Amino acid sequence: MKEAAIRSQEFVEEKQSSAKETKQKKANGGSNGEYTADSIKALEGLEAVRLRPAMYIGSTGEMGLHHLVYEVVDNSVDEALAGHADRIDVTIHIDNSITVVDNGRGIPVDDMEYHGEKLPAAQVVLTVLHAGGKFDSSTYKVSGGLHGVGVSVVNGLSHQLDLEIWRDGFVWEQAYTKGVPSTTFKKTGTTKKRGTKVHFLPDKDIFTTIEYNYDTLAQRLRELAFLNKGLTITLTDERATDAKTGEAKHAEFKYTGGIAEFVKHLNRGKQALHDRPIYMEAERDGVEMEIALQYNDGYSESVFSFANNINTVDGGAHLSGFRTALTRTINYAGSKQLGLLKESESLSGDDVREGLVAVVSVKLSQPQFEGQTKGKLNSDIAGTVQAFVNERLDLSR
Ligand code: 0RA
Repeated sequence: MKEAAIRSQEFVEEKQSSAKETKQKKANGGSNGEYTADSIKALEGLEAVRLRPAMYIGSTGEMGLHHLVYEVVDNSVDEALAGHADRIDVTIHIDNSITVVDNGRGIPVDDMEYHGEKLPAAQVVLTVLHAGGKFDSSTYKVSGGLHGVGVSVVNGLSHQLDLEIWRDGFVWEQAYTKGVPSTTFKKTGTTKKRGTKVHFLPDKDIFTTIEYNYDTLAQRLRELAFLNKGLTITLTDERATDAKTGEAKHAEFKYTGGIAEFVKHLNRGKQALHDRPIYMEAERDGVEMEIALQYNDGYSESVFSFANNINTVDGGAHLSGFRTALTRTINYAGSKQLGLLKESESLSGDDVREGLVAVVSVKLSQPQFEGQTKGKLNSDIAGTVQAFVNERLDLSR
């Protein structure tokens, strides 16, 4: 109730201030001289975002605030998934602004047609809602997933955003205020680096708080590093000092073992029944599948499933396929192979999941999500996952 009241209050204030801004810009002729049809279209798109931020990032509270970081990082992870980046560095600054740097290809800088006008592609990516679609490639994209609203949404909800691109030997820069360019997109130097830097300060007129929580960011960034083995993700918090080093608080997440290390992490402090997690990985029918599991001596189940790095809290096809295969394999082994179960005896799904810690991660193009919170994978891949797990767990092989 309180949240809703706060939000509707913000909604009204935002609506008023947006109208005021638009009038001012019209009077000024904009920050960059002329307002073209295209810049107006772009502005209208991002005004919709500022008017109803929750529609794009879920909330204007802590969740939404942290989502801004995930949105930018997801774009960097996409570069990693496409094989062009292996490092992402995230920094929380004193003023709660955030910097995300990756060593990917860099956002494209060439001029492109946008509604009959030529604009640098990067400016379109940063100022046009859903511009990402214009650059669609065939690979799995995190940013095509759950929220996947694009970096322009982050721009629209930021008081200030500074973009720097290192591409083809040159440095390119542009700055924005509330999603509106405050400088032209320009070449500012030469470089041997490759990649993208996004520095943004969340707009305090949008969010109920702009104070970032280190542990919240660390948890998701660690998870992303588990889910994308070999990818290095760092988190630096300039607001806090490490007592030992006297430097800013810092963590590096890199897991060559991928989700096998995730499962070990989830089992920390528990008594595992076998030393190493069971790990399997394959690509079949265009679906990349990765599964790790390890039993402990407890009775509870912790199975986490992901599709394109998105935590599918309500499971779905990938989880169903895994569960079916696990139950069948254990029952087959118990009766036919090991003779531990009588003809009439069988273990239920619940039985075989006692003490189970597992991570099921699939990557596929155009994942279908369903349900109220889009937390369930609805793509037709249960059979593919089931056949894969049956085969890899088969004790007779
Ligand atoms: C549009 C197209 C391409 C890459 C990107 C955007 C991109 C966005 C971000 C945001 C943070 N880091 C990023 N890295 C890349 C495709 C690139 C191409 O085809 O050259």
